[in-house]
Amino acid sequence: MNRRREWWKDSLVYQIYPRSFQDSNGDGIGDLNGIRQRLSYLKGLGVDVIWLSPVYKSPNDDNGYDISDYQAIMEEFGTMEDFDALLREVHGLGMKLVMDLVVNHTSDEHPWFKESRKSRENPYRDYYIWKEEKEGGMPNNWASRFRGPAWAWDGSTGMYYLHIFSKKQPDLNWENPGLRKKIYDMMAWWGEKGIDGFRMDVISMLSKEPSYPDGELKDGNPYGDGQPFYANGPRIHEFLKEMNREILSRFDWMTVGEGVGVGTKEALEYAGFDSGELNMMFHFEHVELCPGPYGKWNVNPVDLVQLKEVLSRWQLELEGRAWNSLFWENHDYPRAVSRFGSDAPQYRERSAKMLAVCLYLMKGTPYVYQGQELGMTNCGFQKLEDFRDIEIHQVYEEMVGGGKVGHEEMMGYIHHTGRDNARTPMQWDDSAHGGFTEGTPWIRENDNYRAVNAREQMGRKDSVYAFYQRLFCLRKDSWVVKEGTYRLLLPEHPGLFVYEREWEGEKMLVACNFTDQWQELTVPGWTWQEARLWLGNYEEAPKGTGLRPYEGAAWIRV
Ligand code: TEU
Ligand code: CA
Repeated sequence: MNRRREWWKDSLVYQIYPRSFQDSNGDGIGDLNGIRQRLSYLKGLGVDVIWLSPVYKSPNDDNGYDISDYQAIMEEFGTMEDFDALLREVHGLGMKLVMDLVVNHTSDEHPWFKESRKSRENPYRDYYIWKEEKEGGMPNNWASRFRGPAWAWDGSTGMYYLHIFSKKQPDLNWENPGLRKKIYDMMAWWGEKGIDGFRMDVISMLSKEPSYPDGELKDGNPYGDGQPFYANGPRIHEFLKEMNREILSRFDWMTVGEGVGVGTKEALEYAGFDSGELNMMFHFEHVELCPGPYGKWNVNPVDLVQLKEVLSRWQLELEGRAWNSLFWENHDYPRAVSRFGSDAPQYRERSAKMLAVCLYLMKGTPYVYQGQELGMTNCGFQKLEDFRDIEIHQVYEEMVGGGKVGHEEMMGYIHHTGRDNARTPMQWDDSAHGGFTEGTPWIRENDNYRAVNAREQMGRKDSVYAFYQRLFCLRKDSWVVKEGTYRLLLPEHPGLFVYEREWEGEKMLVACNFTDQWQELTVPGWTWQEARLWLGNYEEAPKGTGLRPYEGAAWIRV
């Protein structure tokens, strides 16, 4: 039975980090009405779906990923009426809106937690994870993902509560069916408002190993790695199948889970075509390659052979069984052109386009993060106080404050992988603060906004923006891209990423040069005379014998 093709398979999804997208009232903070001003820009890019990072009421300890009211809008972002207008206008332009569901934890300012911490007998007590002290200390040695311990002592009731993220983000207790029901009711409330689905924050973390065992000490962290015990836990698929039965199956939604600790095997359980759970998962194997002795805090270059192995494995192991999500960037990772390409002025645009050719001609739903379509780069702030991310400040405190590394070394790590690289204001034009705000931005803009901005690029046919428009326009009508099989070629080549797609006799060759040197390219079975250039990132067509610096191109042949 040829079931109707799901709309989210062919959709270009654009992630907005509202705090940094567009300010409309001069307070230096992006807001909903600012997004409304930019909807035609998104429509012009070819966006089908907007994924909106959290806009719910929040004290902003983790920029909205700490929610104090799931059914109210953060005051700095506007009102529920502004949200309703945004949703109406998004739909009016034929686009869809997907919200960010953050239900592994709430803010400690959520009424549920305020109640829960009042007494051990409070009806909301077991909405959260409370444990007695153990041998005079914390219940186990788990580290917070922002460094430091994952347990906080609450003197009023003499117990610890779990917070895998910040101390102001207590983990919810998903073992509690009453809590789960409250979450599903909240999701239904948003469904009735007409949203089109959810990106689900750390959804793989909802079920914890009941024995809460200690984790391995690693990455130079004085606390243990609890991830094997809080990711992909024993009841996670039971919970998500229940969520699907109770709520997801009632709406024509797109659902994509943030898969901390998720590999291809787990992804097939979460998002297999017949899993009865979610539509897609985000994995992080490609953006967390080449860790150092301090985990993600390093300055290691990417090993292309490893990158090719990871992305190819996801293509091959999900083929015919689940649907890939294709992303280079989001609000938690450094800018792709700085990490995987080259942000040197002479190569920035070229390599940004090459990265788009490399990833988005694979099979799966393409995700673009705000500013990626302009080739925005890492921010390189020289002063620690210019950073805003709680994770950056907590890791700096532990590593430098704790005497593990010096200031310069840590600043190098922060420049390389800090989350604020992706959170500087969207660069709209060359006016003050890149046109993001007429006030003082909550975080400094990237100094290169005068050269790298949307207005300059929208008027130029060889800009990154124009290239993204063209790529996604071509992609929409290409079944060899949308449904074709995938085969990696030249797996051991250290500088070229070359793969072949095939669909009903049509073949596409995708070849990308990740270096600033000419690379000979000979591919068995492909002769250039028979092939037609489908897309390329140089003005002149590629010479058939090799690729120029950061060249990305695709040919087809029937
Ligand atoms: O991120 C989950 C997450 O694990 C990554 O943020 C990563 O662990 C972190 O960067 C530490 O290295 C999600 C959201 O995307 C992130 O913005 C939130 O901070 C986090 O969950 C808590 O909600
Ligand atoms: Ca504002």
